[in-house]
Amino acid sequence: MAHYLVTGGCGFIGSHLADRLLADGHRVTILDDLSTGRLENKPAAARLVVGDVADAAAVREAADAVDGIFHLAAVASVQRSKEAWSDTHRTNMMGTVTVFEAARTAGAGAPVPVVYASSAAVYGDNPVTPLGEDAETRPLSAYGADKLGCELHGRVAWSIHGVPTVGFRFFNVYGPRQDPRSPYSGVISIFAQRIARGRDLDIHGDGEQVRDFVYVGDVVEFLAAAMERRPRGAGIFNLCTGRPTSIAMLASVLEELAGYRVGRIHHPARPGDIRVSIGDPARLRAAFGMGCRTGLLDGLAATLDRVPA
Ligand code: NAD
Ligand code: UD2
Repeated sequence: MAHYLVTGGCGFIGSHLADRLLADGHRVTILDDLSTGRLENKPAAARLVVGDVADAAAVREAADAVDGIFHLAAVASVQRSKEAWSDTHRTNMMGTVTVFEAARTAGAGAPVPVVYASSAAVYGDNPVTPLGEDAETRPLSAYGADKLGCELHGRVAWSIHGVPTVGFRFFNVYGPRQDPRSPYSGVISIFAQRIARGRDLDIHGDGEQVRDFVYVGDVVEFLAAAMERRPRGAGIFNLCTGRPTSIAMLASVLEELAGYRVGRIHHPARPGDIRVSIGDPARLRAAFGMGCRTGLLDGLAATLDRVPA
């Protein structure tokens, strides 16, 4: 059994990953500054180091003698990257370089692999559908630019320092524990909470914009599988289903699952909102021999079931 560091392990995706690694019998250390993560997300059996992912000493200590690093810590908000450009850059880009640097010597002086979160935000407003990994990257935000920078440093980590890296461009991830509290939270977390409370849904634009929604359980499968393969090189994969779902459809399916309807409040489209964001999962399927397994109905039902009161 292995010992892994999960940065951001008290957050939405990182805590599901930590649960899964522990269930597989591994040891888990979490590094998290608890800025958006929550203590109640931490699995009891995981060791927690409260610290900043851009603090080299904290990362070195947390990564000491691990067999691999899952790097999920980030300020995962495009809006925040507009308001606090250099602060979010420090976490999102410097934090990643700090993790790659610690990985050079984390395994008793030898390099260990890093599996890390990139984002579909690297594609920005590229209108190609579906988006394959070779499509032009043209990020529209500091968040997307930093995620692209992480990928470039991921190549350097391997080619100059011998640290194997695997970056996943997550599309729209959803599932239990996703925080619905900000207006910029994932639409599914907001809709699920509103419907559970019998409240109306805000629809920005005509509701016909589409996204590629990926269930968090599937994300965790690929993260774990990438590490289990003892990666070499510097890989980049879309983590997506290839299936489009409109926001209007999403609202109807959630109502169907809940067994009642709520109202709609219509708003103008958000400035810069992307109309279509669908990934091509061909490279992912070819490399891992599997695609995302959770259908939208099952994923939404699991999410609705676990909306906190
Ligand atoms: P989240 O906010 O729930 O988790 C991020 C975690 O990182 C939190 O626990 C937070 O406390 C921690 N963190 C933030 N800054 C830190 C710092 N300076 N030092 C240490 N810890 C810090 O978000 P999430 O949705 O679970 O996102 C996980 C990863 O996936 C992020 O890298 C995010 O950019 C990426 N991602 C998420 C989505 C999505 O749809 N949720 C889409 C694309 C990419
Ligand atoms: C996602 C990411 C964002 C960035 C971007 C890159 C999340 C939460 N956001 O933004 O960080 O990576 O992709 O392209 O993962 N909507 C409503 N009503 C609501 C909330 C949202 O109509 O109450 C609409 C919203 O206008 C958008 C769609 O739903 O058209 C999806 O919104 P989102 O914020 O969940 O995600 P997205 O794709 O805009």
